[in-house]
Amino acid sequence: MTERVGTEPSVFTRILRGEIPSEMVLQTDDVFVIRDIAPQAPVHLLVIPKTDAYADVTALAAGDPKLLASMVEAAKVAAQRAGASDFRLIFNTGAGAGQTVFHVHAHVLAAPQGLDEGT
Ligand code: D5M
Repeated sequence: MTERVGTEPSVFTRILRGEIPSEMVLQTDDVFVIRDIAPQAPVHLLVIPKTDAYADVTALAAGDPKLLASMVEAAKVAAQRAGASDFRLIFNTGAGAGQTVFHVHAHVLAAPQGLDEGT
């Protein structure tokens, strides 16, 4: 389990504060959804809790499972708004798995007609 230890705000916190521009597609009381800056699929969204208390999904699941459920619900709604009822939900967990931002977030990968194998 990894807790956030740094004092610098994450890029996602800075986006939430309006310090960095983003394309916001959904916002709830505890979660926001933006378009990924470097899309890997026709629809590539990031679902991010407003709190920066959790570095990755293992910390979030242990600390606030209801917030994790809110992320999954936001992913479903945002994918549907983008025209996709089916989607991949990916949590890169740890630097060795490609995680670069240690403020937990889920990648939503989708395409209105479905994703090709290998996407
Ligand atoms: O994913 C971190 C993701 O965050 C990566 O796909 C790029 C995305 N990112 C980084 N900065 C921005 C901004 N400013 N807007 C939108 N998306 C951004 P990880 O799982 O940590 O590798």
